[in-house]
Amino acid sequence: MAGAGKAVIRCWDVFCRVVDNYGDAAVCWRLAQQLASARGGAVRIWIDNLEVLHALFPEVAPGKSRQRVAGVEVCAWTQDADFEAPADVVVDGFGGGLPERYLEAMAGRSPRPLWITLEYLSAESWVAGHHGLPSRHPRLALERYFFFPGFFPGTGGLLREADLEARRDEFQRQADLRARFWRNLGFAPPLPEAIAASVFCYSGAAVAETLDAWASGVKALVAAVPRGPARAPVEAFFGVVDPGDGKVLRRGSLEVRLLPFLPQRRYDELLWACDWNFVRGEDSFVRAQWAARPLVWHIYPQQARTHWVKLDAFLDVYCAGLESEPAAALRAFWHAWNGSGGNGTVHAANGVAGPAWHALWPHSLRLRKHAETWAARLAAAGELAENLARFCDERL
Ligand code: TRH
Repeated sequence: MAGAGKAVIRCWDVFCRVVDNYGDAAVCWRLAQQLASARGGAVRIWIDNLEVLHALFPEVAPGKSRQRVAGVEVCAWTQDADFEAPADVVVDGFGGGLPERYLEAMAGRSPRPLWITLEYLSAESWVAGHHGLPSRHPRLALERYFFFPGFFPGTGGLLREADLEARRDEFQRQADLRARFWRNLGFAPPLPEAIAASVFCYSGAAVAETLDAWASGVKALVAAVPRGPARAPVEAFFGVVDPGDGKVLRRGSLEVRLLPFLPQRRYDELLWACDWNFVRGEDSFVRAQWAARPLVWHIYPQQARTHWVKLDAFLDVYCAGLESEPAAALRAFWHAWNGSGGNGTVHAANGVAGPAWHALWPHSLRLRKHAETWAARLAAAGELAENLARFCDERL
């Protein structure tokens, strides 16, 4: 609770501008739910694309301007939206910006709301020094704070539901829960001796070469591919055209299962059910770390290849404490998957990913133990919504 005499946070407004893909909505929605469940205040999410939120959380109706879902007031952020009075704390998701008239109302409110910009996740070393810094608005009597998620204490931490580890551990312990998950999708559970991998990426990942390595591998590999950019290279590899969700494609040691785009809760279960998770962007990248399984990250490509700095910054912290051989194999495959021939060049199909996978998968057991240790260590950075609420309690 806030100190005696300090303002108590009664309501939050989270603004989410969907730039592209799912991650902006995914993270802002998770934050809104966490604030509502962890702090009990009134939480509104203002989002400019309800369709994307509906894909992640089907209980959200895409056509409603206002609705209450999972303890959160879901509000369509339209040009003529009635924002009413500004909240005690206003979160600008990923610096997407706030409506001008809402900003004016904030400046006219007493006491002033607290204005937070939720930044993108990065493992780069400069993040901790920038976390929590204020910046004055050039014209209005307003100040905003930059809130950086992160992997270590001294940053904002990562979003994590209170029961996440317990649900994950139960699911990973109980074969019948995993079997039920696969059967609900129309598939038998993969055989125990097979490697199960989930594949979610952007176009441009080294999918074809990796499929080829899986098909020629010594171990059976079941690849679960939700609808998305990975589908095109998968269909090209098998010489088929959109066989549809629920279908199975086989070649050599490889079995590919075509999945629909799953609601976030089911996607979490997919991550928990697999031995390897190929993820992308920010939210699936974090969820795969909470899944405590080896992961491969397709980073959101940026101009001037600045994303490579971010990719290597994460590999540096993730591989700390890992023996040199598995660490080198992981780095080499992550680079190949992200389209680098290892010397920073972008490779098309120059046969890097295949050999890199054959060098990596024998370390699966060691990398699983490492992923379990990493997930436990992440919790030490604290939970993002709790850290944010405490940050605001101290400043309101
Ligand atoms: O969709 P993304 O590429 O979003 C990206 C990133 O957030 C990136 O940081 C941002 O700059 C860019 O958008 C604009 O990847 P991300 O972050 O993993 O979000 C995907 C969400 O979709 C995540 O919550 C997992 C979820 N998901 C499902 O719910 N079901 C599925 O079947 C799949 C494959 C994903």
